[in-house]
Amino acid sequence: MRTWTPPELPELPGTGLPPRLFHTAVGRTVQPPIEDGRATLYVCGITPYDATHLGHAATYLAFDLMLRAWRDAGIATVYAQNITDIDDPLLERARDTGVDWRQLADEQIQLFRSDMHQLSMLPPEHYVAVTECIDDIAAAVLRLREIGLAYSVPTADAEGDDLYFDTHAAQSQTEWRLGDVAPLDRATMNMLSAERGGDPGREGKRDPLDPLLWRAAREGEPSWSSAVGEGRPGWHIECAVIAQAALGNAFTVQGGGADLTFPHHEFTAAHATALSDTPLAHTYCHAGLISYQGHKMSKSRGNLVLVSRLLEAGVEAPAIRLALLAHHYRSEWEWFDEDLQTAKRRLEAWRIGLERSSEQPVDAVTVLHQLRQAFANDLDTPVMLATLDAALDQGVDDPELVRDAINALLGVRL
Ligand code: 5CA
Ligand code: ZN
Repeated sequence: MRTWTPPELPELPGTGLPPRLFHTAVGRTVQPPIEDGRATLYVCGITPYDATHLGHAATYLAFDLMLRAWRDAGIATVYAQNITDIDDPLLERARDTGVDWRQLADEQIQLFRSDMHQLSMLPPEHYVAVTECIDDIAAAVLRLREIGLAYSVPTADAEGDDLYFDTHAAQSQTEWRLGDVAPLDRATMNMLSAERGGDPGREGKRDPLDPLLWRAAREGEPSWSSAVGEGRPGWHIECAVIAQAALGNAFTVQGGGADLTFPHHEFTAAHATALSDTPLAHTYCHAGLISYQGHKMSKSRGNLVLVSRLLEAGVEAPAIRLALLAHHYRSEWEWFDEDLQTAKRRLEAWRIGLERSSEQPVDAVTVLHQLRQAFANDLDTPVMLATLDAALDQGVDDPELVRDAINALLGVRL
């Protein structure tokens, strides 16, 4: 799929440090291994409806920062993102609003691109919609069936069977173990599976957690004819196939919002390991969930603040970025409209600060060093903002350098 125009990335003197990042599976920060001077990142993309709310924006900002930190450290990056452009909630929304699902998806993808561009997000090199690679996904499902990791579950309302992944067989035949990505107890896994697209109550499954690999065609639902019959893919196998095709095996970071840790990233890892005999990624990183009006900002609840609405209302994109950057990417926090006012005031103060002539200006090279230290420490943007607040309050000896650093590292164009 077409992406969006990349933002300008000013060159900074010297190099930053490779970032330490919080690895969800081990519960602490690690130094992800960089091979051949290259970091590879896969971030789970949108299901294209109700895009782009501030929760989406916060998650994509976290990984945009990760890419900026790597690049500043002289590390080349390859970035892949998917689009889940065929999925139950998307079809439901299309049905409820009387819009063709394809049209809904295309309009929302276009809106997302425009929002990402305006928010100065680095675009992925591989931007892949599920509907662009149904054959590859079906081939992967077929392979899982051939090696005994997929089984049929009869359907009452379709001609063919649905196919499920055999979690127990996978644990005895592959290196993957349930809990490798999300070390949770069984009761929590069952609960999260039911909440997040799984079907632990479905009759005929060998284990309640076994995830869907292929859904046989149903009346009135879009479907594709494939190596495993007429139907459409399950969610986790889509990301496993797209990620491995774009980035190869054992890439550097698998990312997304914290709601994807289980079951999505657990089973994406399971499928990928079964298909390739190697782990999906070295490091699993998750952005904290943003809430609004007391609940997680979510399409299902409808408590959304849309980036496009803020932009239409005349809010500057750098102010939206700054409002999000005020929180560490892993923290869970609630959005208040006041956050935007604070960000606008900070933007104004920084602009004034860059013009300030001072008797005792702060050394800009020292500021850059401090920014890089905080950036390498799990992308600690609140510390970076505090560093800039203090320096620009006093005035700096090289405003151009600080302006470029703010732009290159934080993506805030002043
Ligand atoms: N298409 C799948 C991933 S394969 C999906 O989760 N799509 S989504 O549109 O629901 O979400 C897109 C991204 O935004 C995901 O990484 C998700 O974890 C993240 N996200 C969704 N809601 C929030 C929120 N309230 N706060 C932070 N991130 C969120
Ligand atoms: Zn995904």
